[in-house]
Amino acid sequence: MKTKRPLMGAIAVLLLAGAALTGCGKGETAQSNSDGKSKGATYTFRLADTHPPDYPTVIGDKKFAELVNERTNGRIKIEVFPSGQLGEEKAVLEQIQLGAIDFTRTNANPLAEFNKEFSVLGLPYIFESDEHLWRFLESETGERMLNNLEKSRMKGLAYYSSGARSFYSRNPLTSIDDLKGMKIRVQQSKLNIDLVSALGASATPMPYSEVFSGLQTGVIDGAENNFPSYYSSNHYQAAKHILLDKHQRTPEVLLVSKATWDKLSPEDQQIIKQAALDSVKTQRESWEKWEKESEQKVKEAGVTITEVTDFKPWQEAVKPVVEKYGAEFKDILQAIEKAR
Ligand code: GTR
Repeated sequence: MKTKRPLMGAIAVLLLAGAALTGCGKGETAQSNSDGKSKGATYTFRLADTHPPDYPTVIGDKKFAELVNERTNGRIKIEVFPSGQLGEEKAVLEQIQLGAIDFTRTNANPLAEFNKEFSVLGLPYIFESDEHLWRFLESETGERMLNNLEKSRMKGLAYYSSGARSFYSRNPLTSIDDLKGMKIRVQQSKLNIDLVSALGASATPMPYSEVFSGLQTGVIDGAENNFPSYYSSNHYQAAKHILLDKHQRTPEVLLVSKATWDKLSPEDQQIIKQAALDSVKTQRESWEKWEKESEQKVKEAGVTITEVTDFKPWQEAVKPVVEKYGAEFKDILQAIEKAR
């Protein structure tokens, strides 16, 4: 892609510089069955997702739950709670750490508040395309990051697609200059606060579920997200101008509480890990379809869509953010470069 040059400089500088069946709790029974497929305890787990039931991530979650159920002969049930029923992302992650919620699908931006390495995935303009992102996610480093979540009392199982995030607003928004002084909602993530501040806007972190009313009442002028979220959350109805600056390609992560993981037998861990990986195909297919359809639907609803033709001013403006957050993680940046 032609537009990546200025940022590559920043990256180069950074690189150079430097079945336990005991202790059963809620939802579990220490029960063996001997009907062949897989033996061990019976569990009912909960999986939290902020999106509505037909959204691609929830389609992935459900596929995952279905595969686990099938492969354990119904012994392990994972109940999927969509639409933020178990709370907003940050609160869910806190509960995951405590073992009060077993599984969640979260975006890597809020996850970075619990495990700093993940902020690399949200660095602006670090991935030139979804193909580049996926080559990295499927690399050894991508897998290592999932496993390193153990330090944060979680265990990463798989990545899901989330496309590119762009800004949208209640007021006309056709260039980087229009963002100056706007009040923009961001995910609860320090990186995103810095990113939006670097672009001259005022960053307002808030849970996803509050953004629609925030836009309606004018508490915020705008927000940023991918097309499927912009559409499914109805944000497009209140913020009718979208500027396709594609500042981030932050992926989604399917993960399990370490407390839950540690009480599973190695056989059950293996089944769960494999089912998560096998659900990725379904999620990505649903994603492709949704990305196109949601763009089409917001167009039909009369949204003004402006393409960005020159990404240089954007990449220049956010360079300090890349330097600040990337400095600690040169090995990961190197792997990202390798995947380019
Ligand atoms: C979406 C993401 C959600 C949530 C949301 C947000 O793209 O899939 O998990 O993080 O963005 O902006 O809060």
